[in-house]
Amino acid sequence: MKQTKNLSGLNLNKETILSDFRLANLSRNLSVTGRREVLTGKAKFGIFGDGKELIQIAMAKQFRDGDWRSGYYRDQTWMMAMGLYDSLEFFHQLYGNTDRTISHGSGGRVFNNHFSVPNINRDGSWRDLTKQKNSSPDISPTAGQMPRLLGLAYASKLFRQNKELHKYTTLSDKGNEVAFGSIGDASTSEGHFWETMNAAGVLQVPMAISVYDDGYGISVPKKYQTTKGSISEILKGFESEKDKPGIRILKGKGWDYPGLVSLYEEGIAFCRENHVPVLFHIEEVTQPQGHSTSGSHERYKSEERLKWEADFDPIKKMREWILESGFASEKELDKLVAETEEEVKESRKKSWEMFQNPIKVERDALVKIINDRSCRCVEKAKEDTVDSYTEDLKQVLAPIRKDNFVTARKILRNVCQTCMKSDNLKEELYGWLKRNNEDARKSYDAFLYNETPTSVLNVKPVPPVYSANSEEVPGRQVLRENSDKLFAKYPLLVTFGEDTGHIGGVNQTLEGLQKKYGELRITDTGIREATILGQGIGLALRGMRPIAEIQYLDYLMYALQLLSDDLATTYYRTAGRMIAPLIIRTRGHRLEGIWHSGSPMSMLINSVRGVYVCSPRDMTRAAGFYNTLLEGNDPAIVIEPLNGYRLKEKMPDNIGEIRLPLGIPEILAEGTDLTLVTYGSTCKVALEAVKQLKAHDISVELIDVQTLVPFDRNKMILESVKKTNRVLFLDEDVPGGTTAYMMQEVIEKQGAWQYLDSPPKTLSGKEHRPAYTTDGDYFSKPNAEDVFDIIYGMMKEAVPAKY
Ligand SMILES: Cc1ncc(C[n+]2csc(CCOP(=O)(O)OP(=O)(O)O)c2C)c(N)n1
Ligand SMILES: [Mg+2]
Repeated sequence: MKQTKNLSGLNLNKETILSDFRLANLSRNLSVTGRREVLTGKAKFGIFGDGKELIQIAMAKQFRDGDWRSGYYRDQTWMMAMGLYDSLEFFHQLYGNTDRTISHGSGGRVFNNHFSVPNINRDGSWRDLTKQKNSSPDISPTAGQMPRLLGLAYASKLFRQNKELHKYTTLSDKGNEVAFGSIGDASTSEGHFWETMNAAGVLQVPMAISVYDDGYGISVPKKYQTTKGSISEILKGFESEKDKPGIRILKGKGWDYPGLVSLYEEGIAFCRENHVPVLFHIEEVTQPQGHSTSGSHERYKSEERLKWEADFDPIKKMREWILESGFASEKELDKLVAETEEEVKESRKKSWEMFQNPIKVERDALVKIINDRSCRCVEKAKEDTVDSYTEDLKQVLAPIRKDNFVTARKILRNVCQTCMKSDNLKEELYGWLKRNNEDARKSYDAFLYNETPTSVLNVKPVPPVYSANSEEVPGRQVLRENSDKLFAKYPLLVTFGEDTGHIGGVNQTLEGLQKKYGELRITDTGIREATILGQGIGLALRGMRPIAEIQYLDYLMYALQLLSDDLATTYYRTAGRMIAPLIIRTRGHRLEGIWHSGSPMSMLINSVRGVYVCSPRDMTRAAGFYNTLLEGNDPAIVIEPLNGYRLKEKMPDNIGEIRLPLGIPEILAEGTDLTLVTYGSTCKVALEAVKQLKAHDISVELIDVQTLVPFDRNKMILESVKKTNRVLFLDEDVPGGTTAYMMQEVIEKQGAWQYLDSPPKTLSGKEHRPAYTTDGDYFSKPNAEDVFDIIYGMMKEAVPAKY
């Protein structure tokens, strides 16, 4: 391994130093002004990067086009130093401006100082990621950036070591990209941090993580956070030794400008060249304004600490160093500081106007509608109410859209019902609401799922084809053959997970494929679900096609926080600018025992909106979903039915080609008396019950919804209920879980209530988790007899004479 020499001759000249000094001051001034904007009520909340300026300026010097960032809310100076953020955008974020054309971050969806850089174009195509400085989109949960950072770094390893990927020159320059991370000292207490550090050491990836050690996590000091009070000390066991690869640890001080510049120059070059993870422990960092606008640090920091922070303020120390070294005079520096003050003042004013103007235009249009109305024949009381609402709205100095909408909607209620003139007014008000609601929808609701042509919902379906000699094989073989075709077809496809590689998965659905396609493509991982998911997110952001395997659905809980906070919100929180089309493969349903039953589906669907949820009833359907997903760009979970690997299925002649559409149910049995709606493994239970019911002259239409999200896009279930006038929703989740979700979709959203002759019903598992053994299963989850009894009961209630 090559050691890069410690560069004592720094590449710093007067111009660079003064420009860095100016930037540090600009950033600081923004932090100070930003806090004031919140405290005076113009913005809701603010969190800033004061005290961390110099670390980030030093880091940014080593950040090249193609590199990736996964950081947190302190990184404003870093982003500015890379040219990705400026004082105007700083205020746009602070005010929550939703205009997608001006704001670099989240389109007003996330707190300030949460950053992102688009990885796709407006049409959904990938950008040239090697020609821009990349930032994955930040989240607020502490240490939530770590697992994704691992994936961003892991991609470089794959792009470097798998020569077949060298042709993807817009995704990577042969894996020479470093994934830079940042984290606060207190957040290193989180499990995600430790899991990531261990995995990075095992994988040997170019991950450069900086810990900004300002001694506090809000009010809680280091002694309650970190053993021995030092993250670098306790990480010593992770350090590389001769023939024992690990991580490299470097230390610096947050106020030491030349020291930081040389530290990062050396550390990042080493990381980039050798693909060894490096941790930069930056100590003696300050937090001049305390944690955020939600509190003040004078409440919990001692006098001595506050004094130390003032003395070791990085900008103060940098100024001293510049003066001592003779790079500039006091006067020159004062001039630069004054310039930044002016810039901040102007940006604040301009950004505020840009934020306020459209709202005022919207308001003025509303006020004009009211003022110009010819409908004056309303009752006096109502007339007064309308006028007073309008007057109140006009008085609001800094209106927000809510003010306009509340007024419009309240006025509408007070328009009189009778004359022709009021019709005009109503029409105008409805028009105003419709126009502006559509705009608000775009600002706040759009971009939950891929809205570009690359959406998986646009993928053309291909049904399975069978012939007379189609063979019956165990379900696992269907998946294996399908996977073989997929790995041959998509060079960017990789899969990884516990037992996924050498033995080809616990159910051998990838048997022999690691040998065929290599360890870089079909890979074993440690038992670490959160970072398996993070690995997948990072790879997906970088344009690869990962399938992250979580061995059992029950253990997806370990990754649920990230699945919900990170993956499910990626597209939404970047207002459609970034996409992470990660496929999560897992298996569930119908095993036995508290931690092996795989049924908590409502937990999933209710926490991962933004990720499609496919629940195939057999392996042919599962294969069809993988194939569809790989043709589009959406994140999705596929839950393979655990009891289906050994059951026989016919091998489709076109295995590898079949594509199952998402959101299109399938009718498994036609019937006229009742519609039975279910998914996944309970399809088999339902089929058995349908057979039993037929013998008793009850004709059931059985529908497999196939995907829970999206749900029955063409209202196939509604059509069935129109015919049967009765419906039962079945699954093995808890009561009030996914059956309740399906019931809402069908009865409320599709409007099936109008066609019902019997009350709609649900049949789910019990409230407790399923017990062990076949009897435990029989009494915990719905079985064919339960389905029979409930449907028979519904029919008896409806037609007592017959049953
Ligand atoms: C999982 C989680 N728990 C708690 C919080 C609330 N919180 C926000 S920042 C913070 C302190 C973080 O301290 P540190 O990591 O040292 O970063 P610093 O703010 O000091 O830069 C806490 C507890 C959170 N955002 N996420
Ligand atoms: Mg801290």
